[in-house]
Amino acid sequence: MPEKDLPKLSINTIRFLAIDAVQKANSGHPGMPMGCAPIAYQLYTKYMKHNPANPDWINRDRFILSAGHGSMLLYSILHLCGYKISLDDIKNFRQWKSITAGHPEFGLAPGVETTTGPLGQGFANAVGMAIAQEYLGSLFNKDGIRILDHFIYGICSDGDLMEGISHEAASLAGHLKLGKLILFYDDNGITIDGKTSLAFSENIQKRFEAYNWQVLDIDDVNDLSQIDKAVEQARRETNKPTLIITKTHIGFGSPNKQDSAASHGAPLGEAEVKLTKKNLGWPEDKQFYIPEEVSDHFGEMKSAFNDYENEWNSQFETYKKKYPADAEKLLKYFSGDFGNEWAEALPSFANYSEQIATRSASGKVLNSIFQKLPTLIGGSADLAESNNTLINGQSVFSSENYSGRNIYFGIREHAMAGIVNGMSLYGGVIPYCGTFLIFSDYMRPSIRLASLMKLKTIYVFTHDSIGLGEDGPTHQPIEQLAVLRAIPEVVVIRPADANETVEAWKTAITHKESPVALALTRQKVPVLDRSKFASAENLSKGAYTLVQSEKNPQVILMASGSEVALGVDVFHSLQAEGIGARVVSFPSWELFEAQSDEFKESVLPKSVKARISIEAGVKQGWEKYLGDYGEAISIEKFGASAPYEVLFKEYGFTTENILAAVQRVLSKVHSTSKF
Ligand SMILES: Cc1ncc(C[n+]2csc(CCOP(=O)(O)OP(=O)(O)O)c2C)c(N)n1
Repeated sequence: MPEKDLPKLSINTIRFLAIDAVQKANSGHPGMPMGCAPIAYQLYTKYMKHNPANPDWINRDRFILSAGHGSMLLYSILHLCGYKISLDDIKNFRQWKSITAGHPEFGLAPGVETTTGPLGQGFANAVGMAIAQEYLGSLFNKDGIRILDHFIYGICSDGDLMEGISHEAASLAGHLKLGKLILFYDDNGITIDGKTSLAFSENIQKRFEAYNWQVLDIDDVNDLSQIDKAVEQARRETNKPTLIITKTHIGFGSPNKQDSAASHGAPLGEAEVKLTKKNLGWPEDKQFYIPEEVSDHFGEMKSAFNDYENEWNSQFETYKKKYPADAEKLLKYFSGDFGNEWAEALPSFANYSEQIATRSASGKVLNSIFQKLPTLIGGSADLAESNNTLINGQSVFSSENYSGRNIYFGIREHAMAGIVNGMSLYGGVIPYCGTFLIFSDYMRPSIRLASLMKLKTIYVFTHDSIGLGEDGPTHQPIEQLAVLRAIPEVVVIRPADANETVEAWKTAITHKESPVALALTRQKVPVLDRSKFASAENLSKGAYTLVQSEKNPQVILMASGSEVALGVDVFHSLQAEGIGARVVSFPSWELFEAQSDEFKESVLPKSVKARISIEAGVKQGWEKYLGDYGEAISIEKFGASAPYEVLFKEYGFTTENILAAVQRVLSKVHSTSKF
């Protein structure tokens, strides 16, 4: 085989690995990899500085496959480059316990930078990575040594560009002039339902130009010189992200399925596979065939891949000598070690006659610790003042100042959540973002992915109940706590007062391997008197006995957030009536569930069957703590527009109403226990 054909041979190898894997799995998406194989080949072999022997090298170029359904494209090129994805892994595509999952999953196969599949998410992740790079670059790059200096490449599809999240993310990326971002748009004119013209007709070039992107085009993806020209031009543009609109053919090479939705999401079929092999000059009866020349070709790249990192390593040695403190910090940040000086800076709230909204307490915490925690960076979706996410005296992250730590995400909640995922994936930072709890609905797909990827992201959700008052039912979260709690592994924390809010942040910062969502009040709540009540430090256990009568408790009042103080009022009334009671502050189900059975029993003894939950939201899920006899003080309908004091009264969050519920529950328990 003459050397000049090696690229073509390699590209066809990528195509047929994808075709064979999908055929063997009897499921998957062959069309996209068949169309985009030249992009992957050219990027991974010619442009990207990466090292398959060390997929975590911090200055590697990133590649994001936003069109995650084309996962076999990624697995094929990663395998050929020498990442630890074996041919057997490829043969096990989509099988139980295989690292080659249906869609690329971060943490499963090496070289997969993010989990993609839900369209548009990868696009936002790439923007987040570019933001993280610029921020960390502003801290660590020096004149003459740019220690973080790489590109973020990716491929997005029609579906990615139709989804709203990409509009939001692209708009912010252009605004922030993220010049390191280079995305190919797989313009194949086909989606699942057929031609894109059924539903998609805007001018993508004009759209992205309007976002302040450089837009380039390639009219034949198989002409590698066009890819070269576009990538080189993209890399030269340092002031704008680049979109390369690339004409491709879905199912390229398949005589009967090219350019048709039939090649999108189903195996080509044995007969068509053979026809395609014949058409592209491939041995018809070989499966998972990698020509020796191709293996050798990629084998020869190994030393170049190593050299990329070695060059950086020697540059880093120089950096270390010149800037030892920075070098140490850089490595620490990327290893997730951010010291514990910040913990000493945490405030505490000792004025127990004060009333403080937990959102305000949260703002105070953020402002107290940020100096000692330079990895903490984030902002809000246009509610910075309301969410108390602003760091006073800190500059704004902008195209003129990438060292700013206040990020203005604009009113783009979905992209904001996808972007913080990208920042977290990039490493070296702890990203946080904020909005009203009600709008967590706009972020849910990205929060879910953050959890699936075990990312460290922090959500500051304020205005966490009908307690926000006059804005009314459109803004009053009712089911949102339940929605967030339903996402596996997301830790939801609804602190009762200012001191629990301090503890909630402590948990958020130290918690590893899953996102933390803080639910905070708009309205003021009492600072609970910790000289009388248990310490707020107990928050880390998820639920704890805040106060209890001397008499053995006949009833347990479980409450979260702003309703804890109400629970305490009820407790006092019960005391006056001689009824033994316990108040359990219950800020986090997930933290509580992680405790030992003994601890759980000590907080919620099985013998105490009379239980009341008090939370201004749906009761869904409280049943497991209420048991057979308990009653929930909850909200099972939408809120309303009125001052919050009126709303709490009208919705039954009053001492009288709860006392009546206690009586009902107690008599139920007593009448049953007689038998
Ligand atoms: C948010 C979301 N909605 C729907 C889907 C299901 N889905 C997978 S691929 C796809 C569209 C495919 O069209 P395109 O993005 O152009 O990819 P191509 O067919 O070119 O590979 C859809 C709707 C998804 N993965 N994510």
